[in-house]
Amino acid sequence: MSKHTNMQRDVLVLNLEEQLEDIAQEKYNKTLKECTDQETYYVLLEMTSRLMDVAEVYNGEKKVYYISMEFLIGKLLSNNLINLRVYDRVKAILEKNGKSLADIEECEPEPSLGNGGLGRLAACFLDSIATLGLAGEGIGLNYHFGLFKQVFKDHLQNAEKNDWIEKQSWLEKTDTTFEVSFGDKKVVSRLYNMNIVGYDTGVNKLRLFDIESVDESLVKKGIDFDKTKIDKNLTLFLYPDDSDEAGNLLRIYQEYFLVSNAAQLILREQKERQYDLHELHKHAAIQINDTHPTMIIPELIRILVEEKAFNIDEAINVVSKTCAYTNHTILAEALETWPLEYLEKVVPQLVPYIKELDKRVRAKYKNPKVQIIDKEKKVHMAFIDIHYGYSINGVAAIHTDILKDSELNDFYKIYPEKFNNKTNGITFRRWLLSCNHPLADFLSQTIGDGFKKDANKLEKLLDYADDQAVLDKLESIKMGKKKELAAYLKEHENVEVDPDSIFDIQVKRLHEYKRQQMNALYIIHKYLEIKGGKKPTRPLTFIFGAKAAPAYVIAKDIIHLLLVLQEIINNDPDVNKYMKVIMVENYNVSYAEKLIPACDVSEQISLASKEASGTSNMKFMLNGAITLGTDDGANVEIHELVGDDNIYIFGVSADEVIKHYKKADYVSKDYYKKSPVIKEAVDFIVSKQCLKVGHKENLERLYNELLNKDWFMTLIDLESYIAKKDEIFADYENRDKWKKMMLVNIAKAGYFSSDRTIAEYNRDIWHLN
Ligand code: CBF
Repeated sequence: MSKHTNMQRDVLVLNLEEQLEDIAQEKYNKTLKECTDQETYYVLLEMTSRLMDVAEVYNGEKKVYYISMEFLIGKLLSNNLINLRVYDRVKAILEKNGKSLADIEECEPEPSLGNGGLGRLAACFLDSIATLGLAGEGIGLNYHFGLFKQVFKDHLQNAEKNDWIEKQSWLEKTDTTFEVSFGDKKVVSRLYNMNIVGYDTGVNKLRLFDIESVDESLVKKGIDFDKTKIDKNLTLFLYPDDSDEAGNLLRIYQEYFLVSNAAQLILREQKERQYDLHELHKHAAIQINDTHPTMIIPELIRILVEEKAFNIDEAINVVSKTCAYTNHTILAEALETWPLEYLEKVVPQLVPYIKELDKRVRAKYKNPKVQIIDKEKKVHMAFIDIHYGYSINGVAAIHTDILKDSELNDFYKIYPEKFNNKTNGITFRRWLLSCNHPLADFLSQTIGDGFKKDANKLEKLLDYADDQAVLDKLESIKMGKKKELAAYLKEHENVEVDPDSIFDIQVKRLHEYKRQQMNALYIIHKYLEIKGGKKPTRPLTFIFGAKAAPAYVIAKDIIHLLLVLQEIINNDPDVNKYMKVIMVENYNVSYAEKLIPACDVSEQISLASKEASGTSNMKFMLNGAITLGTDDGANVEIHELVGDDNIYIFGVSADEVIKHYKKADYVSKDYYKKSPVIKEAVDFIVSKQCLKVGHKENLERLYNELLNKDWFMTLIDLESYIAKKDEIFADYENRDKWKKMMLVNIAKAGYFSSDRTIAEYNRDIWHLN
């Protein structure tokens, strides 16, 4: 940090209280004490922004540009205060003025700029890039209504617009505008910046592009709007419905808008710093987050050739040395393929370059499976990344192995040196320091502060594995968080839960491969057991949080089933003393921050091979929950770290699953017919009891799907899931064993800090100073 900014910061920090009073006067002509919570939030926003404005801005010789369709950043106030190291002081000043920081945090709207793990990962990465003092920027879009807001009506998910942008916010409007040309129209973009402050370090930027001509009034009801009015709708929603051609075209418009702006921004910076574009790779690393930003490759090549007098070989060469690609899933939906004809409509200027890239591949490799443009004239975006990027990484060890050995094996044979693994991580600033103050404070008292900068230091906690006082304290912190959550659920979901019950939580996007439906079948099984007179030793609370993509019919049916079960079970006087089900509405980062610290059992039950990594598994572990999971994604690494005694693993292995897919020999009905337990649970979905509460159409469709398709093999694992879940619930009663498991999980979570992940990206891929 320069002397100048250092001093400015010190002055601000020293006079924090005066500053806050001054801002309150300037803005509202009130003392801080007189301000409402909402006004106090805006006062803090201003104060924090001033502190960030005087923090060091990283500007190394080489910068990483992390381009992503999503940045699920969550609320920023607390996190920024923590990273600026003023959280405790601000909290104390507020308390002196009769205010609670927790109440004020509730006034902040959560930015709606992401969907799931991939977007949340991008946010953690920005935090870690800044914390490690690396020059790096995120580049994304500023969606006005973001991902939809989920509202439950009649036991169904309804989607509404998420109107999150306020006049005063963390977004800073800049003077930067670019022109973006599509085949049939031009739009003008506007850049907004958000400061990303590292923990006790400097500031980087998240660059969010918008269009000036956006028209919010286009959205009349729910999330429907005219998909053809590109100049008005381009930045309204993240992942607008793509079940028709107009929706597909809109996604391509959005993706090109993102990369065109990114390319212009990057090249402008190179020019400002007088770098030679032939050495672009020495000054820029471009990380392509999933395939959405893939067009950055042909776009940069096009600009270099058409505007910077490069010949095509030179352009391809330098761009290929600059761009790296991260794969986040083996599901087909993330390996986008666009019909060439769509690209011709939206971005005809790129098509000759994509054809040229394809031609070069064809000249070298005869294998049809590695061609960019296939026989049906579809463009495989990931293949552009692999052929013309310098690094391809998976996001957990098992995922990268699956990419190498099966999904992308044809490419691995060509480019073994490009493939590498970067196991995901999470920022401990948000997922421990900010969301679980009692635990963070207790850890500091017990093992010192070191873990805040070096997460591996958490291992010191292992020294206390037999210290009864430490174990009891961990238990009482958990109980405190469960009580807080119970109060919140009462207020927001109108459900009463017993903090003494076991909190079993599954929160993540709704997808068949994540198998929320398997959890629902367990709940049915337990319900019927209790009805039959077999009571659990301790009450059980099953909590879900998940949004289903609006066009994903079966996912919405699963939500319907969960809401129907919630209604039946919570209102059944024979049962509701022993179990409760809660599907929280509009699950988001803020909700996760309340749920995760209160969890006992972390559900990570994807079909082995399908969850690339998962990151909630890491957040739960860090907060002392015990994983009940399959050997999938990062669960495998958690398993290795904590050992067999501190995790509950069940189900078929990834290898077996892959074999079943190859042979196409999985028949769900066979499992249904063979097992009375499975049959009873599945049949309950269409029982009179469910049909009385729910909708025939949704429940029957789900029932038929499970019996006749079950593409993600719910029934193959159901019996072993039931057995393992009963075992983990029984072990909960052995409190000494449980507390020790909590301790070991917390102590071993250090590996999953995103600081470690980013250090590895930098060491192996970006090579920044
Ligand atoms: O790598 C981050 C996460 O990305 C996903 O959410 C994705 O959107 N593809 C995966 O499903 C997660 O497994 C992964 O942790």
